[in-house]
Amino acid sequence: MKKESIEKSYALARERYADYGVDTDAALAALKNIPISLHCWQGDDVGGFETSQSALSGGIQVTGNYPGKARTPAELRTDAEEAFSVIPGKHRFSLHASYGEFGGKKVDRDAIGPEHFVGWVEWARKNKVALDFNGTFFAHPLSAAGYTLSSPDDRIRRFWIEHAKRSRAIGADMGRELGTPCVINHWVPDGSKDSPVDRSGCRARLLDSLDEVLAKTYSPDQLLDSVEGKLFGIGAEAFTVGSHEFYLGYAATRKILVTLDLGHYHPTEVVADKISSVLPFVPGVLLHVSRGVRWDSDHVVTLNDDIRELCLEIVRVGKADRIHIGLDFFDGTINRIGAWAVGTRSTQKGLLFGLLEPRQKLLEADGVSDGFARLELLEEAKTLPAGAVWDYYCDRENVPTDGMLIPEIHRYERETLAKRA
Ligand code: RNT
Ligand code: ZN
Repeated sequence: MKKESIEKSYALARERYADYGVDTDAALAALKNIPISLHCWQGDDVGGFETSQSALSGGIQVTGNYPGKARTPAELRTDAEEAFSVIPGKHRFSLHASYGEFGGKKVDRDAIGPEHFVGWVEWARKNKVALDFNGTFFAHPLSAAGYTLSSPDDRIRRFWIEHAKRSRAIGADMGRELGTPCVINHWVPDGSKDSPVDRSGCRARLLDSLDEVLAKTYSPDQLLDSVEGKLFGIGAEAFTVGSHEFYLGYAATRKILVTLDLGHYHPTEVVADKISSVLPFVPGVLLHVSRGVRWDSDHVVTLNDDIRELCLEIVRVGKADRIHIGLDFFDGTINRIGAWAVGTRSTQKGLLFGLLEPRQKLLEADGVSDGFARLELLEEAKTLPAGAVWDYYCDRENVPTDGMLIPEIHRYERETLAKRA
């Protein structure tokens, strides 16, 4: 698209939105300030860089064998840089503990420390991205029985408590080094295929373990803890120890964040509606933006109704400092950098829709209970020229506009990914 057309279209769009009382320039300024945390694990199908690797487990699954997967931290960083170069704005990168740099040595999960992540911190500093973190409680012999922090085997439980404590120390170090709090997500796969009898015992042990893990306090300027519940996993269909009720209660009483993953609820539940429900009780939420297709399948995020509703809510509640946006999907069937790009840009488009919503007019209709006007305004908002505003934003931020993303990802595939034999 010619620069001239981009600017002309934007000028018209700005006028159109002004009719609805919406300032497109202000919307773009706000969009630029919303960081999204790209998840390292889309880059290599949740593989990681440990010396002895176990197959992916814990009820999550990646399908696909698209060529060019990152095999080393250096390759993953190059790929992430390419992704960042096609995404407007300044963002974050979320690492899993299994992505440390262990120098060819076997460093078990209960022995990791900030020293294994100095390469990542240096890279983050150089690329001006902030880091987030996750302990890795799956793909390990000691999680094979299905229980980690809630394990009835004390040796196993203690191993994972140590892992979680060390993960927090790593996250705090990242936050301190980079001058922005690292959000650490605590997710454990604990559960079972069939119904256990002693559910209470499992939950009591999980609670105990978490309390021990969180006993050390870190400044919220360095580290923000979040706990992620879910409904079920593959092979853990009947029972998940860390259910939503468990973690919501836990987060509210311990004053930590709660993670809402879009794939972790019954398919007819609307995750967007949960934000304003939980925020009065917890210091913040971490969103795991994902797209479940028929189940918690972790498909690449697209601008579907769920994402639009979620993003509208993020903007409407307006508590930007308490809502952390992270991505959580993994697709190995397509170009993995393209997947990052589409998923992130689609989330940003959703946020842009939110920022361009004719708020004043909608609130007026809300206030006088004019249901028809509200319904019609919401419908009209869907076909206002947001695309022209998005193109202008991409162009201004020196990243590909929509028409230019495909050739750029193809170029990277030819020049870099194809050379990874
Ligand atoms: C699993 C959770 C969790 C993981 C990542 C890899 O169901 O969503 O967030 O996807 O930690
Ligand atoms: Zn998740």
